[in-house]
Amino acid sequence: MEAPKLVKLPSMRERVEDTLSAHRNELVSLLSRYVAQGKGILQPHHLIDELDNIVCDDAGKKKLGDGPFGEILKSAQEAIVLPPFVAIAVRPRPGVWEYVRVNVYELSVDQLTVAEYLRFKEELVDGHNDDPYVLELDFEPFNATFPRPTRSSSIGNGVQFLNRHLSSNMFRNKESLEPLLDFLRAHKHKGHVLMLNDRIQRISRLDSALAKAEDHLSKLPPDTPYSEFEYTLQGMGFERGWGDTAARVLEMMHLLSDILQAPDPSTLETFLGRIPMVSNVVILSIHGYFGQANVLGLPDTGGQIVYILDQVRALENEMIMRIKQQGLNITPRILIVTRLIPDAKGTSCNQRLERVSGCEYTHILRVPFRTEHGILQKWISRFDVWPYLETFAQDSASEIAAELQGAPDLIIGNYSDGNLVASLLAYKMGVTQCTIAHALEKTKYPDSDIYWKKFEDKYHFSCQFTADLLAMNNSDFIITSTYQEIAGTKNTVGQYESHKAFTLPGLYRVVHGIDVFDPKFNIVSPGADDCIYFPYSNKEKRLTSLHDSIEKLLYDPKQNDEHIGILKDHSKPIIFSMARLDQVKNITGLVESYGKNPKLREIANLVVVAGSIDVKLSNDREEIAEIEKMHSLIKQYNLDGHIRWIAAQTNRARNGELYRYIADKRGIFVQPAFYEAFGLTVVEAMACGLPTFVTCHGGPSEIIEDGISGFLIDPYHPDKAAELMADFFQKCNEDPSYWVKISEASLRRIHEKYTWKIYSERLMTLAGVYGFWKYVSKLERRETRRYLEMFYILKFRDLVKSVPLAVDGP
Ligand code: UDP
Ligand code: LCN
Repeated sequence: MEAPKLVKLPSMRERVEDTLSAHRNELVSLLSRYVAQGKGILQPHHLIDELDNIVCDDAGKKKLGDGPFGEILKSAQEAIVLPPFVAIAVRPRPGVWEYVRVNVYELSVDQLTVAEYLRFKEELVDGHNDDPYVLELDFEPFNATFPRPTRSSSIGNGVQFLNRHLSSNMFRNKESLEPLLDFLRAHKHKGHVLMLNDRIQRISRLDSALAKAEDHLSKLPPDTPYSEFEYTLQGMGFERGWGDTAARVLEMMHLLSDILQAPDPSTLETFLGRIPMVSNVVILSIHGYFGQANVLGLPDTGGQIVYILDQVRALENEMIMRIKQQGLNITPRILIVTRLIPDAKGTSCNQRLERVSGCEYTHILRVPFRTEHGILQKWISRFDVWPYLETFAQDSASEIAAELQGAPDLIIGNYSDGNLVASLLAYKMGVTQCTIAHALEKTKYPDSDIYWKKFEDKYHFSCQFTADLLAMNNSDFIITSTYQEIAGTKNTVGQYESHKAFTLPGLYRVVHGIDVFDPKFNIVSPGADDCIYFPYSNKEKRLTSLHDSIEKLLYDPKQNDEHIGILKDHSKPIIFSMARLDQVKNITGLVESYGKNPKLREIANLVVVAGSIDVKLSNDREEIAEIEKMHSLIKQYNLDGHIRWIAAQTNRARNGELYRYIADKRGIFVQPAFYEAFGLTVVEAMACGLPTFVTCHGGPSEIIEDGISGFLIDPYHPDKAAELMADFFQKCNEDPSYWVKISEASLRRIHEKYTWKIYSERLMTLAGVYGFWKYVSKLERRETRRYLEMFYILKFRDLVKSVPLAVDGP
């Protein structure tokens, strides 16, 4: 039989050249239309839309659209037009990019490297620049030899990949197992040896000791407590940490024997996940009002806080259970380190230490922002915190050490500020670091990289994007809530992916910022607290005692700071939305699209819980603009009688019941954001069984399967979104079982994928596995860390100096 021929795929340049010879006229017409728009950036829909406008017959358009150039256009993410050139950034699949540039006057084509493409893009801002020396940030050389998967579908399964790859290397022969032995022998808690003692010095000895111990244990009743065979095992070389009963120790020993004989990645993961490695955790969440009451909905104070408070409860339970099953007598500790705000506005944010309710061993530890002028009294926006963070990290380090009487085993950073401080602490203490972004602002603000100077005064993105790069590269592992957060979808770019290559003209150029194929990425999705967010149909748990106050909130005719607007017809179902009143949340967009659609106004009422109603009660610049817009929309569309605007609600239990109350009335929840990183309200509403309509931009589109467990809407096409909601209500009027069908599918979806139990098990396992690999392999990434340190000192610190310090006072 003839061997199959290997066919070389044509390069991007070849594909454009082929099209130029096959469809010269059509392509020239198309490219000329791009160039005619003048200098600027074209978005994917501009590129595709122009296909329809070229001057040629339909067959010609079709040929061009279906041919190799059409393929390029379909996967193009942006084009830079600088007449006579058009440069296109093409993304054939998630995480993979190519760049091509056409000179439309000369009909010549170049394939560009990423640096060349970015240099070309910079001309948009700075004009042509001949300087060959522009600071380039490039992590590629450090990671070149580092294993990584190649399939886009493997992105986000880092730990599985690592286990498979590293275990096959590590278990080539018995000698290569020595690092595992060292790791088990080095294991200590506060000076007490765990797992193995000095009697076991070699792998051969470990093999025989395991056989002896297994033999001994198998003769004992399975529930024999550890203390009864502790001394026998100690004599053989084993210390505490293997389990609390004979059965559990035996199971652990079987796992290790299996690994020594025929290593298999999933056995390795189970074994490493069970080794006692994490009993002290520090979680950093710096900006906003971090408290347990009266804080939600305040500026910069939303899902991240809910996430962390739910996370620590789940994590503490998981740690207690694991420590018990490991047969140890250790008290776990979790510290949430945040900013102390002396001017706490009626919250507990001015207290140094606060126990987290529902937890025994978890506390919020607050450390103030300090400068040479003293302690900052007031809240400041998350965009302005940069000048305070280095001192905050130093002060926190001493506070943490005093609280824990030592170093933590794991440091988890949250958001750009928390992740930067986590990097500083983890580096200094040599501790495993986990990064959680919650939201990477670069994706929320289009072109905030190339035009960073325009954003600088208000947002200081130069500091934030630099901090993000430092943290994501310093971190041992990164947890994301969805796949899209890392690598987007077939057609959209992921939040982390957008840090792969970008430029901040005049500052530096990132040619390789982060690789989404890096095995440090893991998807571990959060859930919603099931004591608060449970199905509306769960009659026994329902908080009916709150219905009076909920009805007041919705229908009380009084107009005050807490609610305005009247709902004339109480029998109508409610369209509900709740979010911080940020521009990007687009609550005003929802109000406008509702106002414009008579069918929707007729069929349902609109209720929004968001921000403050009185501008005087806000000191957040974005919120103030949105408050004014809300008032003017209500007037413009004459919405009184149809809309109720309720100020931010801080009572979580009542908010939970509110979702259910709206479900009783066969309403819906809407998340209309221009971009939402994940969207906890989406999970909350769905967990209550409320059919949910979510933005197609960002995480929510992954939570909901469109048309099955909810619906996707495009905030950039608000009329269509309003139409979709109106159709839904109409369909439910005709067939009430339709509402129930969507509601049930939402509940199923949450139960299967978004729970805190699944989350905490996964997180603890990841901490163990990454901790292990960091110890035994090059995963420590020392070269990268030194490079990062230099960048921090030489670049970041200078950038920070440009952010003004806040001034206390009115
Ligand atoms: N939330 C609230 N009251 C409000 C607004 C929001 O309790 O007035 C809660 C909401 O229930 C959710 C969180 O704040 O738990 C918002 O999280 P999400 O992920 O939706 O958005 P974020 O604010 O983090 O961007
Ligand atoms: C921040 C956001 O903007 C939301 O999209 C997330 O749901 C929240 O944090 C929790 O991760």
